[in-house]
Amino acid sequence: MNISLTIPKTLDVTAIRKEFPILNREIKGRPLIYLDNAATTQKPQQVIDAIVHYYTNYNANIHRGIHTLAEEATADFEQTRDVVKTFIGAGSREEIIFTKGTTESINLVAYTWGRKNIRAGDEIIISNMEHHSNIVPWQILCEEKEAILKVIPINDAGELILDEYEKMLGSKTKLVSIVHVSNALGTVNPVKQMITRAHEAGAVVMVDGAQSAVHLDIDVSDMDCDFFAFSAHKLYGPTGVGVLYGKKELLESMPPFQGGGEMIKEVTFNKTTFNDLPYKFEAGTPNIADVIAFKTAIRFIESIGKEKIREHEKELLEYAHQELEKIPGLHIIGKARDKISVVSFIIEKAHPQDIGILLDNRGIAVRTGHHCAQPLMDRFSIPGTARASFAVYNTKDELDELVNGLKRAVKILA
Ligand code: 7TS
Repeated sequence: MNISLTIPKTLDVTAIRKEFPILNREIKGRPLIYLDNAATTQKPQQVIDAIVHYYTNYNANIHRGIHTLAEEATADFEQTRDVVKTFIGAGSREEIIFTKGTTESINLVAYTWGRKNIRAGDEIIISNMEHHSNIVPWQILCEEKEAILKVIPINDAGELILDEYEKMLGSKTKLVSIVHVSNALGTVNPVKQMITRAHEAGAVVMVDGAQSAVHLDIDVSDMDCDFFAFSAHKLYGPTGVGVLYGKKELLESMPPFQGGGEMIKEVTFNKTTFNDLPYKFEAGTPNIADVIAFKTAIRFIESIGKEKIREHEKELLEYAHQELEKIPGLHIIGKARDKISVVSFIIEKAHPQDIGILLDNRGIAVRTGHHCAQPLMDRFSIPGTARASFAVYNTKDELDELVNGLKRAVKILA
């Protein structure tokens, strides 16, 4: 009998780490341990090279020139749109709008779709775990339109209370804008199920994918969201590039966001006709170099495979929970059953900022504060947390250093 064994290839973290030049840095005489990946990930050499290659060889403004450089730059820029389309399972390339980040993508929807469709008395639903980027644009819109902002509460584990969400949905609900994965808790929300329920109530759904796009398999068609926003810099890509996915018929019905070059077909002083999708929403010269390099970041992720990255990060998350909980006085904030690689915690009698400073003295980068989620901190009656968030290049040894650093911090601060 022939038995063929498929041995699962584990992640070669040592090889992966070699692709990130910044990981050779020393901070205060110690090797950098970068655990602030939910804020932004580090960049592999190939992404850095793609930016240098563009500026060195074919820097030109796109879409407007007939010269060779302009044609090369345009083709490379537009190729990223195709790569993004496939990466998130969009139906067509016209549905991919380049912005400067998640924040701009959400604002684009608030200022265009929102202003056109929201009226006095309409209701917009968000949740208690939103990043300020998915709160403030809707507050501004609600104030302007005399609409009502409703907030889905969360339980002590940091999970949405879905029964409350069900009760909120009704004929007045025009929009549900919900975070896919919480940046401060790591909670993964059941967005597909929530979208189905919102659609049954006749509402449009926007998903803030800033934290999910790098960890989860995203298929916007299967999810059936109407809008999906994310930022390249949280996916090993450059800063200053974001994506707004929108269903074509919705994007077509929306007025433009900004006026200027690129987003027009014809301009006279009497009338301007707007360009087709996606250019209608891309006024002015875009961030050409970084959009070009973004596809290199996506290819980097795909070359390893999201599933393998997830397995690795899950192992780190479980190890971090197990070891951090042994530290006296430390409490983890956010213990959702479905969670990605973010650990937020507080230490009794210690201010998160002091924890951050002591860790930085040991070369360990974590984020401290409210993580742009002040209403969430209020929910837990805390001013902020310290947050360690993991990426493909982190190791258990680094987590051991984190634990050592925290044990020391407890001795000094608590
Ligand atoms: N939404 C979520 C869930 C986020 O985590 C962030 C950034 C944003 C929106 C905004 O993304 P941007 O690229 O437009 O800035 N989150 C964080 C963080 O957790 N620490 O620094 C930035």
